[in-house]
Amino acid sequence: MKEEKLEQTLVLIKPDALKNSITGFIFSQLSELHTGARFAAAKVVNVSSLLAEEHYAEHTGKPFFNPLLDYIMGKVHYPEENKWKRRVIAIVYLGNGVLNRIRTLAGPTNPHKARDEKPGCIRSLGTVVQLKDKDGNNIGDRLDNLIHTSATTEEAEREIKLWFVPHDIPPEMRLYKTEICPTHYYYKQGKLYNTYEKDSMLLLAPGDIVWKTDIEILESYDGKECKKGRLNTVAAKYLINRVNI
Ligand code: 3AN
Repeated sequence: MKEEKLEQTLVLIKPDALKNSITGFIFSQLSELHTGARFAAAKVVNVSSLLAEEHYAEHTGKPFFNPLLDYIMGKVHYPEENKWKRRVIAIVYLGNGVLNRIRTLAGPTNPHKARDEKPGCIRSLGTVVQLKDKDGNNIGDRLDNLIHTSATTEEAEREIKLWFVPHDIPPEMRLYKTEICPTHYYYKQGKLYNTYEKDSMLLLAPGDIVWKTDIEILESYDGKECKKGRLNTVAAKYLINRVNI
């Protein structure tokens, strides 16, 4: 039998799945009994534009980018009068070979393709919405595909570190290196400070446990940007459910 390695994957249960109450179905499909996947972390997140833009950074500039952000932020399924319902459920699953197993259960990205090629998979219950420009011309599709699951182990690491702080995950279930934060970090409008500035938000304090890569990014800040990554990638996670920016 092919040897499978212990790995983590990020699953997002998106606003369309919540609105249509198919969370139970999804949890049942992904249960430890079927997949060997164990819960390592879970949280309910009101997705900020900062977090949405970081999560889908690879699609920046594509015609479906802004509709994709509106979709994951819940704006499509919960309009203004119901904006308090805008949320996703973010879950880290841990187990042998869970990444591909869960990706297979989710099925193809496009729900129409999912229905044709893998009837019964989770995304076969989704829908495809045609996008039009202001003149009514077709500019592509929005894929309302109910769940996100990481595509590769590298993507899983990037995404888990984007949505979760180390202490969201029980110590024995963490796969990525952590460090103790040596100083204060405050964030305000794309800038980083070590002392409090009016209207800034505290990201980290000395003694906090952080992803090692986050500290490397923050320490590479030169007053304008971080040389080793994106400041917003780190900040977005610490601002989850605190401010919607
Ligand atoms: P997956 O979610 O299957 O890993 P990705 O990572 O290629 O797919 O894309 C992330 C998300 O971007 C998809 N879930 C889908 O909502 C959207 N997306 C990707 N490609 C397209 C496309 N060609 N047209 C519309 N939306 C797309």
